[in-house]
Amino acid sequence: KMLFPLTLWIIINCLLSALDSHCAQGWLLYGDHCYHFETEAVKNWQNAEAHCTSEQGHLVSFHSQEELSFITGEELRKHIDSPTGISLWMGGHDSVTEGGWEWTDGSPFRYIRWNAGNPDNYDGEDCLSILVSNGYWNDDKCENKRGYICKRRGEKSCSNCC
Ligand SMILES: [Ca+2]
Ligand SMILES: [Ca+2]
Repeated sequence: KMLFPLTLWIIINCLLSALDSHCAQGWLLYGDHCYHFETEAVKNWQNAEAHCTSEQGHLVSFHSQEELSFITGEELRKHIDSPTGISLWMGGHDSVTEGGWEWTDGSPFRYIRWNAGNPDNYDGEDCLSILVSNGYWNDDKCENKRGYICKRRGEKSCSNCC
């Protein structure tokens, strides 16, 4: 008779852990998503997005101050002296309509954090990068080769818990 509550407890715990998101090694968990910083190799914006897609994600999108603060606080500053330079690619672009910014992951482009004087579309800048030093954003030349941040959904599975 004592077995029943124990079994129930195991099942409930199992279901609860299945609801938690997990990230593969090298990816950082925040909320339901995993983030990966590529700061060793550089790519132009399009090839950076293609690489994130091959990892079942997209270049990063940000939707709140909290999400951005987590990234800038936890990880961004570690890469200030990284070989890939002063900024990293994100998933924003206005290459379809000038000034009509969108995210490659299809999420709504609402939260913004432009660096002073930007976006300026200087010499036709249509791709979004984040300054490693302060977390502010710049519209940037898509052909520039930079490091980048990928984002993808965390895995929800019971493989670790049941
Ligand atoms: Ca532009
Ligand atoms: Ca700019």
